[in-house]
Amino acid sequence: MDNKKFFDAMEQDILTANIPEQEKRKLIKNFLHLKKQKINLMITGATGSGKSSTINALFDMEVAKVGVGVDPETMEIAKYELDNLVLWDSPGLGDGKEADNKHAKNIIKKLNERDHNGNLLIDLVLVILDGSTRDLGTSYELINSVIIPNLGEDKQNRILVAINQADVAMKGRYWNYEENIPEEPLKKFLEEKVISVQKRIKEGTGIDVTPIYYSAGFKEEGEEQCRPYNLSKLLYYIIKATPKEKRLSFVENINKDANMWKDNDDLKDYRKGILESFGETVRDCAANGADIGGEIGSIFGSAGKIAGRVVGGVVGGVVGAAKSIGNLIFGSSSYSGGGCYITTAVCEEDNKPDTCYELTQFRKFRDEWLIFQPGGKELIQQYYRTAPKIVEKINMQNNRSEIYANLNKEYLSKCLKYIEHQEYQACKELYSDMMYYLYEESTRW
Ligand SMILES: Nc1nc2c(ncn2[C@@H]2O[C@H](COP(=O)(O)OP(=O)(O)OP(=O)(O)O)[C@@H](O)[C@H]2O)c(=O)[nH]1
Ligand SMILES: [Mg+2]
Repeated sequence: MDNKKFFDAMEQDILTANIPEQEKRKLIKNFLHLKKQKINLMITGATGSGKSSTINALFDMEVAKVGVGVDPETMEIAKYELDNLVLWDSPGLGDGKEADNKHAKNIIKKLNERDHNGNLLIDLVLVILDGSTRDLGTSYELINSVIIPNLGEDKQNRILVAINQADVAMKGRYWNYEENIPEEPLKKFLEEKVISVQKRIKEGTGIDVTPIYYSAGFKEEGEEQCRPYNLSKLLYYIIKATPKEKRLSFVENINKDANMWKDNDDLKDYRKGILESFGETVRDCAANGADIGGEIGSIFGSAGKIAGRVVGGVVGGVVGAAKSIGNLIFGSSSYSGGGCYITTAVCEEDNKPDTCYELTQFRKFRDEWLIFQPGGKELIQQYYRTAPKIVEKINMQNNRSEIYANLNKEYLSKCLKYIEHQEYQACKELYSDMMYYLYEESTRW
């Protein structure tokens, strides 16, 4: 499968959309721009740190056009071209003085290379550290003396540091093999490692990076495949650090094996974050400047479905859920008026009138605060696309009263308190959490 499928669907969606010609032209123009975007990701780190394992875990390597190509000028840096996603697998330091000098030179040259528009070619550098080794000296050397000084102006946003092999960081001790997660002592050990790496980089360069730890998973001869840990987290950080207009280049290349994405530290819902990042690109880049309001969801119906199917592995969906996932990314139906669907439904369940205190407060929050916040309008539009369907689904459940009571208890009453205390941001966050929770639930109903 190649990237064209997703972009083809997007193009087809625009061409068949029922919108004025003028807006259609704007969408096509934006779309052609997006389709051209390439993301260049450099993956580097000491020999054996797990660069190849990480690439194979994250991406669907079978879509590689011509397998491995070697750039004749740099010799040592392998280039994998997966449609619009270009990976540069580059040896780090630690191979002896002579080899190290050559590697450093190659990396510096690549980091300073410009594309035909005159922009720096490499969008992002992912440095992989081997979490099972005590001696990270060469890795600090690589980060502090080779990479960071050559990252141009936007240093902080062009480097990610990831500590791999979390499972064997304490020689395999305190790794829960059954659940594929670290136990407390190992977690503590890894967290300390994160802090010490962060400190060493800050001291050496003044740059703040927040390393994460993960395990790429691996397969030994004759053994079962070990599942990765925190791979969704790693992908989330990579996508977040990718310029918005380039993010769609990942869509078709993400590993489709759901098992790879399952186990994470769950400090944040990374899978939701990944979906939202794609949605942001479509809303902000594809629809940029076109006056289509809440129509975007209905326009990108089939592209949404394809994206849903492709990222289904990451979000743990099966093919049947593809449509719903797609809907979550792109929205599904059009803007439909000024209701406060969920709150209204909860109030109706309690026999409260449309003019009740709660509804009035929520409407005020929406119309007098939320709409003026960055991204607020989009959030509201997105809400109008998803909420009516969710309410419809809840109403079909036998335990609808229980569902509404629970929503009120866990979310709405707390949101109302926030509004009363003028803690609007907190209200917005909790309300968004509720919407996401409902969306996840509703795919099971
Ligand atoms: N236990 C464990 N082993 C890993 C992990 N990631 C990689 N490995 C193992 O580490 C070894 C090196 O992994 P590679 O992915 O080949 O590392 P690399 O950085 O590409 O190595 P070079 O290309 O030789 O520089 C392999 O035996 C992998 O199976 C991990 O998360 N946990
Ligand atoms: Mg390798």
